[in-house]
Amino acid sequence: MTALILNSGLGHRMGELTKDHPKCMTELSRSETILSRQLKLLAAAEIHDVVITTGYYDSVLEEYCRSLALDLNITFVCNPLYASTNYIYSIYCAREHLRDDDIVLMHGDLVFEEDVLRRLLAFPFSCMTVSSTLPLPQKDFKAVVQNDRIERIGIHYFDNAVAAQPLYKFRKKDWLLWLQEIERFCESGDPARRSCYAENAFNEISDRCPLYTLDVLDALCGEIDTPEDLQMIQARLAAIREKTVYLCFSTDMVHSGHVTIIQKAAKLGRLIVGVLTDKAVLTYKRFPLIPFEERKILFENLAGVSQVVEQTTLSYRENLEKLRPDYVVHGDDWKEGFQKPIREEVIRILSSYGGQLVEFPYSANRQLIEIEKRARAEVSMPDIRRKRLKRTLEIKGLVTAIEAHNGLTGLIAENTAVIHNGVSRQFDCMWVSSLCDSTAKGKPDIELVDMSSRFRTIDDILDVTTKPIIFDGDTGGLTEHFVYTVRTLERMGVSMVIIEDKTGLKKNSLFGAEVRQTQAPINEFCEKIRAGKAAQKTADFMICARIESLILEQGMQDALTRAFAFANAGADAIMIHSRKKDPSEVFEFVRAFRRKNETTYLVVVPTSFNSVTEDEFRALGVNVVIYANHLTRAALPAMQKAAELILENQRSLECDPICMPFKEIIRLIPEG
Ligand code: SPV
Ligand code: MG
Repeated sequence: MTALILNSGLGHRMGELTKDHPKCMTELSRSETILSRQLKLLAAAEIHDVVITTGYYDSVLEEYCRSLALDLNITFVCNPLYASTNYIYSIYCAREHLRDDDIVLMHGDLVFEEDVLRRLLAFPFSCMTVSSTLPLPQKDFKAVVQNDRIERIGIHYFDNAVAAQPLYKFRKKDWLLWLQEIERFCESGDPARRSCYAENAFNEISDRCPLYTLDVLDALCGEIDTPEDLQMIQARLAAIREKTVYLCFSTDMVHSGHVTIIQKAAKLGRLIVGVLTDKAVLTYKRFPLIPFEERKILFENLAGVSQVVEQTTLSYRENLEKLRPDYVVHGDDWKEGFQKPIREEVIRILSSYGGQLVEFPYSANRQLIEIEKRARAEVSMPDIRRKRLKRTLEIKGLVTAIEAHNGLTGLIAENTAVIHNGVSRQFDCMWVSSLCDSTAKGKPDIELVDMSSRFRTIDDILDVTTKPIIFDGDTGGLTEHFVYTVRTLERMGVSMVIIEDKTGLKKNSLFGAEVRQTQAPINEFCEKIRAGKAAQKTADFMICARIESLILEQGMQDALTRAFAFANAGADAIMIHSRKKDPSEVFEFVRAFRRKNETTYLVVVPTSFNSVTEDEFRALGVNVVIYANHLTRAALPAMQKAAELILENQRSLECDPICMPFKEIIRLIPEG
C-alpha cells in the first residue's frame, strides 16, 4: 500500500496561517500539524511508502517532513505548475511512483480519526469516505451513489448524493484505470483539463472502476479550508482526546504486538488499561510468571497508558459498568472460540450506553508462540511448579483438582476450560489417584502398584503439563520408606502428598467397613508425618494427613482427635473422607475443626457427597476439592461401548459417532 498526499496547493483561504508554509503545516495543537498527524497515523497503520506532491513552499515542506524523523519512505514530487493547475496535474507528475501498489489517497488538508483510516484499510474494495449524517455541503465534494457504488464525484451534484471527503483507498487494478484517465486529461493539450478536479477524470470511467462508499457517519473526517474549519476541527480533536478507551491485558510478557495495540488504542482517546488479577488469570490461563502488582506497574509505565485499573474477572462487566468507556479495544481473535461469549457480553454492555467495540487484526506470530512456549517451560520446572499450589491457595482460598493418571488425562486437566454464565473456569491442579493409577493398569487399589511405577505416572504427566500435582500416597508405607518418597516427590516438583491413616493391607476407602481395614494408631501416624516433614527440603512441599475415621465408622470424635493431633504433628493439610451421600458428617467435621484451627488447609473428596457445590465448601472453610476419579469413570463406559459396537457389527462404522475424530486428538496433543 502506498499513500499519496496532495500538498501542492496554495491554501489562500487560510489567510495569514499559510503565509510562510503550506497549509498542511498548520498546527492542530502544539504537538501536531495536519501533516504530522496524517503521517503518524499512516506509520501506525504500517503504511511506510508515501508520495507527497508539493509546490507551494516545497522545500519548507520537505525539510519539515524530514524533521519529523518518522519510519517512512517519503518521495516528494513537485508540481512545477502548482499555481496554475489543480491536483490532477500533481498526480500526473507523480504517476511513475504510483503504478505498483494499492493506493490510499488523501488531500493534504484532511483531518480524520484513526478509526476512519483503520476502517478504510479494512474495507475489502476500493472506497471513498462519505458521511450520510452530514448535511450536503454547498461547496465541497459530494458523491452520487447508486447501490453503495459511486457514479459521480463533484461539487455540483445534489441528487442521490452524500457528503464525501477526499480520502480514498484504491485497489491497484481500479487505481490504474483512474490514473490512465488522469494521464489522458493532462496530455489532452486542453489547459482546462489540467486545472479541473481529478475526480472529473474518475467520473469518465466510473462505470468501469468500482468505487464504493465507506460511511463514516459522525466520525471526524474533514478538510480545513478556512480558519473557521481549523477551529471547529481543533474542538473535535479535543473532544476525541476526552474520550476514554478501555483495553484489558492478562499478559505477563509485553511484546511489540502489545505496544502496537496500546498505541492504536491511545489514538482513540484517554487509555485505561485493565490488568487481570492473578485470580482472574487462573480462571482460564497458565499461572502468570509475574504477579498482578508487578504487571500493573509494568503497564503504568508504558507510553500511551493514562490509567491502570484491576479487572477481577475475565468478564468485562464490572469495569465497563463502572468506567463506561467510549471504546473497548481488543484483537479480533476472540470472535470465535473460548472468549466468544465474553466478546458478546462486551458488545451488549457497550450498546446499552452507546459505546463501541474496536477490533484490530490479531496476528499470532512465530515469535509470540515461541515466547509462550518458553513461559510454559518455565512454569513447568519443578521448583516453580511445586510452590504454585501454595500460591494458588493464597490467591484463591479454594482450589480444585481433577484426577490424571497418564499424559492424556493430564492434558485434559491442563487444558479444559469453560465459560459458564459469563464466568471462566479451569482446574487448578491434578490429583494422581491411587485408584485410577491402579485401574489404568488393571490392578486393584491395594498399594500393589509400586512406588517406582507411580512415579513413572507422575513423570508422564509432568512431561506434558504445567499445573501443580497432588499425589495420592496411600498409607505412605513404612515411615523409613516414606521419607524417601517425600524427597523424590519434592524433587519431581509435586506440591502435596496425601497419606491416609491406615495400616496393613490398604483397600479403597469407598469400600468402607465392608472390607477389613485397620486404622493406624495416632502416635504412629504422627511419627510418620513428623519424619516426612523433617525430610522435605523446601518450604513449598506439603504433607496432608487423611483421616479415615468416618469411612471406618469410628465416629466424629475420633476423626477430630486425629485431625488435631496430625495438625500438631506438622501436617500442612487435613483431608476428611466420607462415603456417605449425605454431606452432614463432613460439614460437621469441617465446622468443628475450623472452630479450633483456622489455618491448616482442609481437603475433601466429594465422590459420594457430590451434590455439594464448591461455593458451599468455600463458605465452610474447605480449601481443596478433589474430583478423584471422574475421567477414569467417564472413559470406561465409552470404551466398553466402542468395543461392544464393533463386536456387534463386525466393523467399526457404527462405532465412529462415539469416537473423537483424529484431527481433534492431534489438536489436543501439540507437537514440539
Ligand atoms: C483415590 O482416588 O485413589 C482415593 C480417593 O484415594 S478414594 O477413591 O475416594 O478413596
Ligand atoms: Mg487412593
